[in-house]
Amino acid sequence: MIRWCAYCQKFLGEVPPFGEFTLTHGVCAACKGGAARISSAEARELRALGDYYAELRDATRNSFERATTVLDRGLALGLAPIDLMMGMLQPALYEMGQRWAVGERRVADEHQLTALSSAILELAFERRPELTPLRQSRAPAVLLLVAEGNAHTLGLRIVEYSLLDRGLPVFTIAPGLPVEEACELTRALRPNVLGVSVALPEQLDGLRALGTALATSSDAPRPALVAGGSALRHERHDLESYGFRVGSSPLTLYDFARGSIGSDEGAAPPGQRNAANW
Ligand code: B12
Ligand SMILES: [Zn+2]
Repeated sequence: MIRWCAYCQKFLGEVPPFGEFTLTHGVCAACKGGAARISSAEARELRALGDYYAELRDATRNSFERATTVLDRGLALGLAPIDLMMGMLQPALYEMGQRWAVGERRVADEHQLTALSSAILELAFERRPELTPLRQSRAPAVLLLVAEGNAHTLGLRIVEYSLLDRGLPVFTIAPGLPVEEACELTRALRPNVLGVSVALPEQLDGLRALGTALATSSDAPRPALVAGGSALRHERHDLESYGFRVGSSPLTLYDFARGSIGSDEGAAPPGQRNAANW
């Protein structure tokens, strides 16, 4: 189930039963102080959120297809764009994947929801021009890539939005790069953290190759490596032995990037790096 703060309409994460995409309410830490119990007005708002989600998950079968309509209605319900992405688009896409896997939805339905999601993301970026200087920064705190062969780019874009939204300079490339180019880009941009997204188990080999190539590269300092994405949610893996930590959400990557900027080990601080070739 998808949990929302009934007071400020913030996405609070998933709670059991997982894979069931109904909405439930809770109270976030920030609102906890003032919260006694949920009023009937707040319950109405939660119902409105539920209706909105129901339309979004079936966007390909109703008229809810324009990115501006979806974003504006979400904003009118009090949703911050990042909460709309994490709490509405993300579960709608997961659900689409599940329904597709059991033959309840066609590939065309998935493609349409993917296109709508990409358009909403781009629109959200456009509406935040103050994020532009941080986007494709030549001195990024975080370099974001997808694993070689990984065509799943939406998750990485949401991670990108989330990090920019929190003020970190980021450089993102998707779809995936060959290992040599990924190394070259990492050397040129010298990020504190390299985050790589992997969607399918067969894409793990690309990550292992990248980890090995970066570990044997003579250039120091090297970035901290973090891997994430749907392939790592349930699968067993050996990525730690290739130098990767595994994070599950944009927030873990943010916390990790903040931590590594604050420490002396690892890369130079943002702004003191050389990105001449990129
Ligand atoms: C949309 C989609 C596609 C689109 C992608 C379009 C695009 N531009 O992104 C297309 C059509 C290309 C596609 C293709 C395929 N797909 Co697909 N796809 C999906 C679907 C429905 C949604 C993916 C998505 O965007 N999710 C929403 C985002 C927000 O979630 P996310 O990626 O997990 O990212 C979040 C976190 O994981 C995390 N995160 C992500 N990256 C990183 C990185 C770091 C460092 C960190 C810390 C965190 C982090 O943050 C994000 C926000 O919370 C999923 C269903 C699902 N369960 O995800 C299937 C799914 C992933 N696909 C699947 C399959 C099988 C395929 C294909 C093999 C299908 C085929 N036969 O061709 C191909 C493979 C393509 C390839 N080579 O990669 C399977 C994978 C099953 C498996 N485990 O092996 C899934 C699960 C569907 C299913 N139920 O079977 N797909
Ligand atoms: Zn709250």
